[in-house]
Amino acid sequence: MARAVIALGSNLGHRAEQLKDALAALASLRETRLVAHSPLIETEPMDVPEAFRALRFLNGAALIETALGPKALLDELNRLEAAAGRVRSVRNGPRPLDLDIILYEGVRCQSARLTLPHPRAHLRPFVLEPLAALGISREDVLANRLPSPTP
Ligand code: PH2
Ligand code: MG
Ligand code: MG
Repeated sequence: MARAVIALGSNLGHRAEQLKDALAALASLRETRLVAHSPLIETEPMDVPEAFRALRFLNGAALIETALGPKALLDELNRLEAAAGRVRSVRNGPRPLDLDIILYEGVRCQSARLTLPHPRAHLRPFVLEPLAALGISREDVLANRLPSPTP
């Protein structure tokens, strides 16, 4: 089993409900355990097109333990996003659910589909604040490490 950190975000529809459903869905993913999650917080939109700046985001983070590899995990996250009604059109456009892998313990990779650790997470308060609630710092993200579990 590997530990991984997932960032959750929503700025469309019933945000809190969609994020809570996503946490429940993460908890019941095959070969996966939800270890902890942060509170859900309202955040300032960052890098979103002007037309959508009035839409407020709700963000959170989850720490999971999983036997799924990074690509299989990403497939599952994309499936959950689609099930929540996400349609990809405009870059950083409105979305009922965004699930990003921020860090997957022991894995660094770079491809068109997946870069780990997440290349922009350390610059984004809407990711770092929920991570801080899980005891994970920006330095942890940059160093691709997770604090050891508390006994
Ligand atoms: N996600 C983005 C771009 N900007 N801003 C906030 N506050 N929260 C997000 O989840 C977010 C964003 C791209 O995924
Ligand atoms: Mg994102
Ligand atoms: Mg995403």
